[in-house]
Amino acid sequence: MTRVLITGGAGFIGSHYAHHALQAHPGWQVTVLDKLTYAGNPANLQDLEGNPRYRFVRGDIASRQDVERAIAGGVDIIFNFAAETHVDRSIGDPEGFIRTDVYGTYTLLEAARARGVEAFVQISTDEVYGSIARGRSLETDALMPTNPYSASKAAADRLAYSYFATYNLPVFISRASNNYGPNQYPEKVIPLFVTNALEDKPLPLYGDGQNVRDWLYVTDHCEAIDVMLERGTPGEVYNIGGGNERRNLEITEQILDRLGKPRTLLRYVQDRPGHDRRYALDCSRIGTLGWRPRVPFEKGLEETIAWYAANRAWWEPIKTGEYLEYYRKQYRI
Ligand code: NAD
Ligand code: TDX
Repeated sequence: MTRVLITGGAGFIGSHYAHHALQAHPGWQVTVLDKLTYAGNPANLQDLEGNPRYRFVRGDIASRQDVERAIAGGVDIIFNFAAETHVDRSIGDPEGFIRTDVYGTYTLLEAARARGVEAFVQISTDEVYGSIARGRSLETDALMPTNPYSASKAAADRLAYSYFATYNLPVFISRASNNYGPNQYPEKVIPLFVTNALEDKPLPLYGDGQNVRDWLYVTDHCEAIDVMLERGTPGEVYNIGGGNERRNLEITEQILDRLGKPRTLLRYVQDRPGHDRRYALDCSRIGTLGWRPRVPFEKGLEETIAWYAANRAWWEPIKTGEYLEYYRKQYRI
């Protein structure tokens, strides 16, 4: 049995990866370590309860004791998905991002070094490159993060690399583009706009709506992580993009049209400070390992919209309490 630790496994991508890991790797014993912040949701993992190859530990990656508790029985591979992940929240209150994304990654790297793991997978992001007006970011390009979230992720990305260069820890670093799909917390643009449209509430589009993101379906991301780990080279970075560059305005209109809602629900609001104009990745490195995204954007969006329409019981309880306070403060509506 290979003993695998998945941090942040109660969140959006981590929970998809936990399911994928148990299904695709019958020889893996999976422990999820998650603090269950506002973004962590036990419902994302509920169906795994009772699986003898799965266990859940509630704890903080920035706490040595919590990490030790999670890996007390030994660990072979660590996947670090745990992070504070929302750019707007990082602008309002950066401290938690430094603590979890930077210090938490350091704590895990130290545990990995002490144990001598087979692999440490750091889930980084395309945001570390900053905005790119033309062309596509290469893994060798300079990092120019522009907000506290992306800066903390860049710090973690390079800290992980330093453990490879200095201590020979087998580190793999992925930089994925914007993920979307079921179970994404409704603060990120696609689930926010889909659920607002379902509730006939305005869709708050930042600035002129012309910012571009490259959309990656979450299951394609999970498959790419495996390809990187199985066929990649330790110490390398791998860009993982969906090849679906879209302007935010186009996505907003598609969501409204697909749900049969009026375009009048579109509301232009004040722009995000330091809003990166465009992200785009050159993915030829992971392409040479044989990975390609499989889900076309229009199909993935259709499935995502259908999931939110069918799973109100998942998101309606989230859009209450603290969420509403955050929402009013963020959007002043
Ligand atoms: P998410 O916000 O949905 O989930 C994050 C999870 O981490 C939650 O379950 C939360 O409870 C947990 N967590 C937060 N702080 C923790 C701590 N201190 N200790 C333990 N657990 C903690 O995030 P996501 O969108 O699933 O992103 C997962 C990872 O992928 C992050 O590292 C993020 O930077 C990266 N990433 C995300 C995207 C995207 O588009 N969502 C794109 C590229 C990379
Ligand atoms: O209300 C909104 N209105 C709006 O116009 C929100 C929340 C977003 N937007 C715009 C900003 C971005 O151009 O939509 C685009 C996507 O925004 P987010 O969903 O907040 O994602 P982004 O800032 O691009 O970051 C995401 O991708 C990279 C994830 O949140 C990160 O965790 C990941 O690393």
